Amino acid sequence: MEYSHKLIEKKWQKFWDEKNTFKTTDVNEKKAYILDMFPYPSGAGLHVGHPKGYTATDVFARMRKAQGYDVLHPIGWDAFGLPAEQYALKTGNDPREFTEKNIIVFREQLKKLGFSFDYNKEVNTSNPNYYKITQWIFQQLYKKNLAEVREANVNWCEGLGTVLANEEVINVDGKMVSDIGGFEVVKKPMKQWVLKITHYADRLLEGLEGLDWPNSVKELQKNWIGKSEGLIIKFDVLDKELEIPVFTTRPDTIYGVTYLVLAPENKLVFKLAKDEYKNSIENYIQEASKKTDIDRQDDSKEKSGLFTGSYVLNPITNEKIPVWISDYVLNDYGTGAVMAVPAHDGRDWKFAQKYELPIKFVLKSKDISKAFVGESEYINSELLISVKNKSEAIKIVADKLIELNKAEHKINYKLRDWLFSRQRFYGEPFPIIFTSDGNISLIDENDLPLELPKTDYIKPSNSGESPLANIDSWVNTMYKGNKVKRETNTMPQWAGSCWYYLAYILTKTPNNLIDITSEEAMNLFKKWLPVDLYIGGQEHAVLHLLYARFWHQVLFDIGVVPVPEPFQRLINQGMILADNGEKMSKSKGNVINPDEIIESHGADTLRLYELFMGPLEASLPWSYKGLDGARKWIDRVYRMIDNYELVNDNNSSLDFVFNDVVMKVTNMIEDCKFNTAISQLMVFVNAVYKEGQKIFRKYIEDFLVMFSLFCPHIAEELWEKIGNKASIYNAKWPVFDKTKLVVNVATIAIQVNGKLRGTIELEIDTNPDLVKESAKQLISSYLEGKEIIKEIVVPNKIVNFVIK
Ligand code: ANZ
Repeated sequence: MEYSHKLIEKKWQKFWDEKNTFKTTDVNEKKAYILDMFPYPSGAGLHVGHPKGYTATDVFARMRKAQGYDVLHPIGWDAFGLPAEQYALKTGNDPREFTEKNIIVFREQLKKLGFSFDYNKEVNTSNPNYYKITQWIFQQLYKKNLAEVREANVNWCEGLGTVLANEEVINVDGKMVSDIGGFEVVKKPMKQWVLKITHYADRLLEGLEGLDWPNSVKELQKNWIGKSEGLIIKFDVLDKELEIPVFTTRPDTIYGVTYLVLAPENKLVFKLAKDEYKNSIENYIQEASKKTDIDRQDDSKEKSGLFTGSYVLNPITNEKIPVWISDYVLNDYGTGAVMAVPAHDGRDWKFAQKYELPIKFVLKSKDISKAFVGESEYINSELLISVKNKSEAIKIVADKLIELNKAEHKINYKLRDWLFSRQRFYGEPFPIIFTSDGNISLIDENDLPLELPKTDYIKPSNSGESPLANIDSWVNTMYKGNKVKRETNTMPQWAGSCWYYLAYILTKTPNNLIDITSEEAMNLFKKWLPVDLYIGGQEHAVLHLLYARFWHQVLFDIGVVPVPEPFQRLINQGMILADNGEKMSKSKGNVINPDEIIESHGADTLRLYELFMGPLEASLPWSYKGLDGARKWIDRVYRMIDNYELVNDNNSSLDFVFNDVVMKVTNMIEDCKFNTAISQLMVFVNAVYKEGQKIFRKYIEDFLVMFSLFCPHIAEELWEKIGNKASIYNAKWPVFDKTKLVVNVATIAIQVNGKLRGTIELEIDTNPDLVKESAKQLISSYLEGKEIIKEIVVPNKIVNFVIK
């Protein structure tokens, strides 16, 4: 008989809601903080990709609960965002209403999936109670001199009227365009708030050591931080009182420098360029501003550049070297200038070839038709005669240059300071004021939050400022008796998501947060931090996790949180692809709406299917066949409970399989190997079906507890059906009995010339040689003095000795 998922799922969702079943408890010694990357409540509603990660954390959280932990498993809304802003600009309506509506839809959808979220702890980053603390944290960063206004080269998007973060910019045919809308993006110097994340570069690297994260993510973070130890070498400009510093990790190649090359935007360029070159240099800079950094640095791309007309002297050889500009050098890395060694660097090689600049090998190479980037013997290098080792050579040249006062050691990071301004209405206002003399001061803590104005006039400012610039009464105001001006930029969406895992801890009823600096807050942080398991998409492997770790480390330094790292264990879930393996996207029309699946197959089926598809980390195609299969198995479980009689006496026939399954399921969930854990539950159900009519009650109950992690609605229903009153959510996790796990044995017949001479019990699949040996021992009397001419083993059944 099939069960009605519609009736059952509604019934239990109502029950959980009314009974507040998933309310966070604080009664146990052990705690588990199980976190999802919270969603942006877009107008499109939930996507089938969301439930995959959310079910994974839900299964884990439910197991922890059953194991006697206090569990924190919250959800909230990353609610500021560009779609709401664009909706407001298009319709003139308040983005808050739009966001509120979307949240209602999202919440309903999540509830329909039966997640054990504690909705009392819901937070919304765009709620003033929430962003009050976002603003407070910003103020702490400012006080620690980690926030400042700086002229910085930003990705300016005229079409959207805003600065975009690097990850919001995509590369189309080598040109930068906005990810949303495809508008042109150019690099432009602008005054921006900047957070000095680079001051934490080393801490962010070191902190990775102790974290239980995938190596791939740690590598991504390390590469993003990009620590590089090298030297700054100063080259004197010929006939000018000027020197050009270059950053290099290869001072050992100094004898091979045949030209210097500066980023076109380097401030020194106009001091070096002869007047007649200045126009073409201006044009060149314009063109370079449209390219992405990745494109500029791409080895395979054709190089371009211009001669400045100036020369420098090599500080070791005193050779005269021409100075060029080229966009393959980035202005904001190192010193924005490079000593080019075309013989030993691929990009320099290409450039030198194109502009017929000299190429001088300083390391022996068999093939001089391309750059040699390996290690070998140094040649043409006076200081390095007979030196073979690269690090030794680097040290010799570095010491010499430092002695000549022409160099200093330098550690560089690829990591840049974090551009923290967006020209948007719908973000956190900066909690500062500009006084009439242009100075910045912080708004009093007691005056936080600084709220966004209520307005029905949200229009582009046409000045490159945010729509807030139009609202004169908000921008130009009085503060403490003085005329002041507010910042019209707002914070990026990353700000709210930097600390939301702390916000849940501070929240007892939705959006009511206690003071983050209170003693109560500290006690709660001590209880719950760090997050024990964090699951989310790979797309956040770098920025969100780096930004959140940065804020957390600052909060740790000022004594607000008691642990140095926020997320102890991290897993990236894979994507759910369309059935043909393509990415699901609105434009391709291949998006699957979870609501429809819940309607047709039930939430339990969707949950089970998404975790059974394959390993959590893998990206796998959607399959309706697989979905149907999941549903059929749930029906089989339902029939099992319906058909069999539960008895209180254990006839022991299921002892091994039950205990084995409990052990494996427990370990597999611990390792987040959900698909194989489900297979184990299937093994158990098969065994029950083979067993006959009477089944030991305890085994079925314990099975249901394990099953309830994946399929909570139907599990509650069956739990009730077999006579339980309380929710299965509060049932205890099964423990397995080790003594019942003696491995299965096979009874093997021992024959001599086909005649049975004895039997032996051995572990199933015992090595045939061992089988023969043990058998010989047992029936040795039959073999004594005989010659064995053949030994035949039928695995797990027979061993036959043919004798003469
Ligand atoms: C001379 C040289 C010889 C270099 C050689 C490499 C190989 P990482 O490890 O990434 O730090 N470089 C320095 N600043 C640059 C900039 N702003 N834009 C583009 N390239 C830049 O790389 C350091 C190396 O990258 C430096 O060492 C410099 O080239 C280049 F056989 O100097 B090297």
